[in-house]
Amino acid sequence: MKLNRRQFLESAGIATAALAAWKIPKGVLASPAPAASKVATDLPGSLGAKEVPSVCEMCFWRCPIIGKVKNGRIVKIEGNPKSPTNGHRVCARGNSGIQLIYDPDRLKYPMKRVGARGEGKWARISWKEALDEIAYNMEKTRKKYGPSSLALFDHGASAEFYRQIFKGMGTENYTNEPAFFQCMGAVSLAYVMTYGYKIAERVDMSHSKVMLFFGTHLGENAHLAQVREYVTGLQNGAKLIVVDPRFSAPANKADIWLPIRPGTDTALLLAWINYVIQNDLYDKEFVQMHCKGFNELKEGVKGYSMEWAARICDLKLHDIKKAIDMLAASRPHVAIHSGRHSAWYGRGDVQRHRCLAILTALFGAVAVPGGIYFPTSVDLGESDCVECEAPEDVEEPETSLKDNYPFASYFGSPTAEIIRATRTGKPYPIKLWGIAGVNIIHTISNPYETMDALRKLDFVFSIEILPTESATWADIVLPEANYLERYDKVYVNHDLTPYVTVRQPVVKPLFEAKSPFWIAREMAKRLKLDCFHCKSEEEYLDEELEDIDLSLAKLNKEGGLVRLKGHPYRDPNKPIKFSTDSGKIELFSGSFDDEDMDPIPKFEPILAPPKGYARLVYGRVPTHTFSRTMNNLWLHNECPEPMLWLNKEVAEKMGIKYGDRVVIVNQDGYRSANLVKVKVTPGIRPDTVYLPHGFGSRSPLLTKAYKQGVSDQFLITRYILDPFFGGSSHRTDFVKLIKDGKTLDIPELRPVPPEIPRFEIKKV
Ligand SMILES: Nc1nc2c(c(=O)[nH]1)N[C@H]1C(S)=C(S)[C@@H](COP(=O)(O)OP(=O)(O)OC[C@H]3O[C@@H](n4cnc5c(=O)[nH]c(N)nc54)[C@H](O)[C@@H]3O)O[C@H]1N2
Ligand SMILES: Nc1nc2c(c(=O)[nH]1)N[C@H]1C(S)=C(S)[C@@H](COP(=O)(O)OP(=O)(O)OC[C@H]3O[C@@H](n4cnc5c(=O)[nH]c(N)nc54)[C@H](O)[C@@H]3O)O[C@H]1N2
Ligand code: SF4
Ligand SMILES: [Mo]
Repeated sequence: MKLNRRQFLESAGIATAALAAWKIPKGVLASPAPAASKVATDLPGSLGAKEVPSVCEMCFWRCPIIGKVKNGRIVKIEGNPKSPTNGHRVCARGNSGIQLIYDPDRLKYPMKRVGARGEGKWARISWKEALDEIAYNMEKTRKKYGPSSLALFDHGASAEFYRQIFKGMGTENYTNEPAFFQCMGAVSLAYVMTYGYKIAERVDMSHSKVMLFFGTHLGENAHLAQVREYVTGLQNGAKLIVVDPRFSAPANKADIWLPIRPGTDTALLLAWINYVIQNDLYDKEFVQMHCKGFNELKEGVKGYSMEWAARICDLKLHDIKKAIDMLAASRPHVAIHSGRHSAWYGRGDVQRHRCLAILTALFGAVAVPGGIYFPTSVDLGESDCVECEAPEDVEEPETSLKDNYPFASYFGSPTAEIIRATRTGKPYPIKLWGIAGVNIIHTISNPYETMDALRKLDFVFSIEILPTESATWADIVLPEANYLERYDKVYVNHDLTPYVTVRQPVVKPLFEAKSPFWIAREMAKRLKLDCFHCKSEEEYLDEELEDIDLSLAKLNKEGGLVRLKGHPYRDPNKPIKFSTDSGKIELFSGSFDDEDMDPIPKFEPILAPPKGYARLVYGRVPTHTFSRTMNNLWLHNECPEPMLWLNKEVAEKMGIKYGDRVVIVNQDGYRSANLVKVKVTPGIRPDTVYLPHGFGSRSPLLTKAYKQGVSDQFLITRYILDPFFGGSSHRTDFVKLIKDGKTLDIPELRPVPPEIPRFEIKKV
């Protein structure tokens, strides 16, 4: 059966489908867990604490953990030794979950706004009043403006429950996590279209001979299992190539560091693809057996020479040749990292990741040790307990917010379009927002537009754990039990050794915080939605676990985690059927062609900085997760503020010294609210400055985070939307620095080739 694009995308996304032959059959659990290790109770130092297995949510990597409890309080968090990925380890943030649960600033009771939106003045109310008011406003808004006037910004594990409520109300204006539009959308789409699977980041680094990173700053990006796999790869002697305008943590360990001109990665990748084809460096047998569209690819990339790429990317020809020869010599055992955060430039993000996917296929680095691998499918039981169906009689709006983006249906309604519709009333009015698990002001490009939209709404509610600035804009705030106090869904991890685990309460919720299941069920009741039938979270989880012969009790008997049998590697003698339209790896994308999008990637230049400006880019510090950890005592003490990276030669010419404090101003005149310390370093290109993300909270209710450091987001006012699915760009803004009241131009030390147009500053 040929699926239409929408059905295809949905099936690929929802099922994280695996090759049929590799499916774990219903009812069969693979390997018994390794000898039930005595979960830590008798280890020295545990002091006889009670131990509860659960899952971390200090970031989205969700490492299995053990919470140690004494006298009803968590005294320590460790990794679950049963976990094949992190074992007994957690990262600094995972360890600091204790400071989240006992943060004196945490939200304690439902509250109602009494000051202006954004001011953070609230009065305590009862759960009944809070939920009644939310339900009343949802009903009223739907009746007056139609279901599409309701929108939900949702992210994180608990938001999945609230998404059901909005779906049940008949709106399509929720997202499959807004982070797809700010984070993984482009890479997910590129790999689904090429391979048929959502395999972003499934790269077998620990068994690779050469690793290749574009951006991907592992070590600063502290997703634990990946960092471990990458370090194991290095320990096993793998070589490393890092393409990054900055001397990032992995660049530090690289055999070859390519300090590329930001925004030109696709030029380098296309030239490499052409070079590999022209010099017969690809895996002919694999390409013949598994790929579709080789001839079109060969034809499409033939104009991209290495000399051209060296000039466009501002790299040395010798270095880029050496890098690609190094990769080719070790194929197929090369780990070409897909990347995770891909919302960089808006235009071209999908094609950059398509190039990574294509290069991987040319090297046959697919389902072999060291290459990319596919998720092992696990048939969880179908619990309809929390599924709310969209009403059948709902009138679809004539114009959808997804209309301009042929591949948006996979991700939900683009956040930028929800914001635009709220501000303008076009194509239809949006009058009510729910915000759950996402700090929209810090997460979505141009916070000034987000705040303008917030002002225009009839009603806003927020489900939060902390009084962040996005929460301060809400009319009603609901305190959710945090991850150590609640159940969420069953987690199936599809890594090399897959496993099943579950988040469960390590301690009881403090104050009046309630679990997301409880909150969503109360909403469903009030809105008369036909869902959330099961009596308890335990019942729901048991339904999900039933089909793989598990239950919550059985899982806990196994230490909270059961390993499954993975099938990461292919049998070289057997053809693979991929979940694409053609059943092959699509070097030429039929689905893109159908939508008049380039079926073979092309290079489209990203506007270069205007004279006197540098491009603003950002990344992670290992001890924080976005804005969410900024108020965490231990993590705040570890890293209270970020530093702005500035090239040494540039700094000398500007008269800026290491440690000087400056204000940052962008091309539209927006200034950083605080001064930021400058890190003067040769480890960044002269045309680029770098600021770690997540700092500079403007919520006075966060006593440790308030006004600490500078926020990159408040300097991101120009953005470009991805034409495939509506993702937002975050690296298309330019800045100057202000020192001692004087605005200083950034001298241009690397000339821009004429093929790359510049951003033009329009004087208003
Ligand atoms: N400690 C910590 N770890 C985290 C997170 C966190 O909040 N804290 N968040 C997690 C999440 S959700 C994500 S998505 C990931 C994000 O982490 P990654 O997926 O690794 O993010 P990237 O944007 O790929 O990498 C940032 C790097 O890109 C470089 N860069 C900037 N512009 C360009 C360019 O044009 N070309 C190239 N080649 N490089 C460029 C920057 O200099 C920086 O070193 O981190 C994850 N890990
Ligand atoms: N400028 C810029 N923008 C970015 C990025 C960047 O690096 N720079 N990174 C992008 C990326 S990769 C991503 S993934 C996104 C991340 O975007 P977000 O997920 O919005 O990131 P956070 O700032 O961590 O905000 C999470 C919010 O959820 C709340 N929260 C935490 N735990 C819970 C919980 O259990 N329940 C509820 N209800 N709320 C909870 C936190 O208090 C916080 O307010 O941001 C994207 N936007
Ligand atoms: S990487 Fe750290 S913060 Fe993220 S889930 Fe694992 S332990 Fe928690
Ligand atoms: Mo992300």
